[in-house]
Amino acid sequence: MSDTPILVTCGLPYTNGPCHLGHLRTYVPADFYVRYLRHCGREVVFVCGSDNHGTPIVISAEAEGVTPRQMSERYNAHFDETFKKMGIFFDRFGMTDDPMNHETTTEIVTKLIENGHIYKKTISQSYCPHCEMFLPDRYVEGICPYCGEKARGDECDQGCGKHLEPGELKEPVCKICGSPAEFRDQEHYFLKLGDFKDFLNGYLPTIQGTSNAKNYASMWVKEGLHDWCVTRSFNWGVKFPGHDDLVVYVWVDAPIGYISFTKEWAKATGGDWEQFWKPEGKGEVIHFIGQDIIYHHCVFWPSLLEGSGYKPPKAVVASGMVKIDDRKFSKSRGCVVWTNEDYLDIGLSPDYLRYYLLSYTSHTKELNFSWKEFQARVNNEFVDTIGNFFYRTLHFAANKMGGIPDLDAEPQVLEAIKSTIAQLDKAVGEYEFKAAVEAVLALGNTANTYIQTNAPWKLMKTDENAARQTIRNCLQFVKALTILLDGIMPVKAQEAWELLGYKGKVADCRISEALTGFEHRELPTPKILFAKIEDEKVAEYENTLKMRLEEAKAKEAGSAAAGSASAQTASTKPKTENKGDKKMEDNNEPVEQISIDEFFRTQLKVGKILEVEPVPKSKKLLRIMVDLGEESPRQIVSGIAPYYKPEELVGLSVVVVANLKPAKLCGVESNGMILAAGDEASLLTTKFGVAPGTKVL
Ligand code: B3M
Ligand code: ZN
Repeated sequence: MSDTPILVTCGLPYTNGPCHLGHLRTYVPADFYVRYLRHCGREVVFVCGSDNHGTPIVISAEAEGVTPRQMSERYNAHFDETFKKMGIFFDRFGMTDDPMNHETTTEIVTKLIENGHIYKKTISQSYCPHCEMFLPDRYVEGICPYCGEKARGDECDQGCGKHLEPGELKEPVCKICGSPAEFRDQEHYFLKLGDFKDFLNGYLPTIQGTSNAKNYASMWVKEGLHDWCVTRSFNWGVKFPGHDDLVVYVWVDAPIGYISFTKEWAKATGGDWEQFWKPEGKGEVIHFIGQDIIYHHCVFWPSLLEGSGYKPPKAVVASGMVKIDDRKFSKSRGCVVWTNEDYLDIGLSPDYLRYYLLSYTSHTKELNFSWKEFQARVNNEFVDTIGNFFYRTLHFAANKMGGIPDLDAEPQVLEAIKSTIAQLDKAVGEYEFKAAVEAVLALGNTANTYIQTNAPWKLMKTDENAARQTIRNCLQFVKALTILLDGIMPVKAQEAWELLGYKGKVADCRISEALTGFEHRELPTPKILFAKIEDEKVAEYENTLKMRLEEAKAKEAGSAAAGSASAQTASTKPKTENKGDKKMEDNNEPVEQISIDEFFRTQLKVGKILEVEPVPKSKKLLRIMVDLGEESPRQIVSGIAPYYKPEELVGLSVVVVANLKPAKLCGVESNGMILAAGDEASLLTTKFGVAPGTKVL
């Protein structure tokens, strides 16, 4: 067994919203991994913390009227607490805004500057003349230069997913006041990623972890490395050395948090942080992350480390994304399961969720969560086998045999356990947590079949010794399963451990104890450990999700109608109705009055829908051909795809704004706008048949 100390980290959650299943997809397997290594006697340090900098936190804090620090502290405590409730215990859970991280970041950035990896360049950046500020990252929205979808300053979040450098976004609009932004020159600092090409080409083939991390990163390096702008004009973050008006980009100081949290752990415990991070240290670092941040961890982060004299990670383990009911996970669309509100707070067991997250699919694949599937897996795969087996064994031993029979387990039982441990070892070594859980379940099935076939309750009447041996074997299975279950279901495993008559912590015992006997004979009164999830409950949980989806859909429909109008006019007219994330739906707002002449400048006509098809790469847009009584049909792009099937629309008479300037939506030209009302984008139509092209007055 290797004696290399291991540092395991998890991606740092942003402190601008609560914990959800998307987070847990990374943290639960990391915790399972750490528990397993510790059972194997490995020295493991497990650190994490929250990511406090960057625009998302400032924007959310401003919306709530608190400071970014206050908001960060609140969510930091929330994550820390939630992880503990989920059985995930970090040796240090820090904050990137704490002094240690400011210090470490400053030191690393200074080294990068000294080593010539950072240079200065004047770039043209979005600036809001109204708010009198530069608009970093999420302070600006506009059109992605690559795919034409709506995007924010640092990322094309709704279209192609590309990372956007400052100044790249087209038609920028200020998120604070809605005014069109201008471009102004500003001096910024860039990391020469190209300096690290040879290093990355040598390093990436050696990186361990899941293959997606290695493969994606190698592909990106092959495609060519672009320099990264590492400063932002902003006053929340770690100051860029020598510049009071600049902070480092959040993706610089966030991963440096891993080092800072290790230092904080070392300070508190007398441990050695340098062994993990200094090139000569013998420790190894394993990062658990979501697959959407592979680039940051496998390209950017190792380069930062290499350029400042630190050691890059040994392994990166990247989890696939989470879906809910086969829908893309999305907080804004209500397609989310909150860890506390929707799960823990209603009394559900953290262990069942851990089990589902670990065993649903292979770690790099997409994980789908559905309440029905959750129920089926827990009830059928778990409660019916292991649950039953534990109860029967403990009940029979305590009530019919007065405790643990004074016998050894038979060799075939120990062999079965040994072979399970070997399978587990292999699976964990390959980061195949599903396979690891399946190996444990298979042992549970073997044990369950064993007790059923040997039926000690019958044997008792014919051959009491054989019955005692059977139960002793079963107790060995229970003991082994309990130790192996600790990584999957730590709360239940501890309860089972106590039902076996142990006083200590199952988390502290070695995996080899799965094969050793019992030194005590007494067993406490048994109880049922695993309860089934009832149908009525599942219906309730499903309903909560359904309602949330509907609410979000209604909200989105309201803004889609407004959105499709404003999308065509955003560059010509200040969007005062759109403040930040909050769409203005307040009917009591004073409305500017217009004259009848002004109204008639808008030409409304009846149109008949002839053809409809989805716009490729867009979930919202439909390309609609409308007969407006003109020579040829008009092509209109409308954001109503979420509410109608294309075939439902054909033949409908609708009301169209006919004299709108043409605009391109997602690269497709739109010549007009179809009017719709309300939350579900209800289309305006005519009561009687009216010829296409008829004016609406
Ligand atoms: N705060 C969250 C994310 O993008 C981000 C992770 C930082 S890890 C250093 O998933
Ligand atoms: Zn502004």
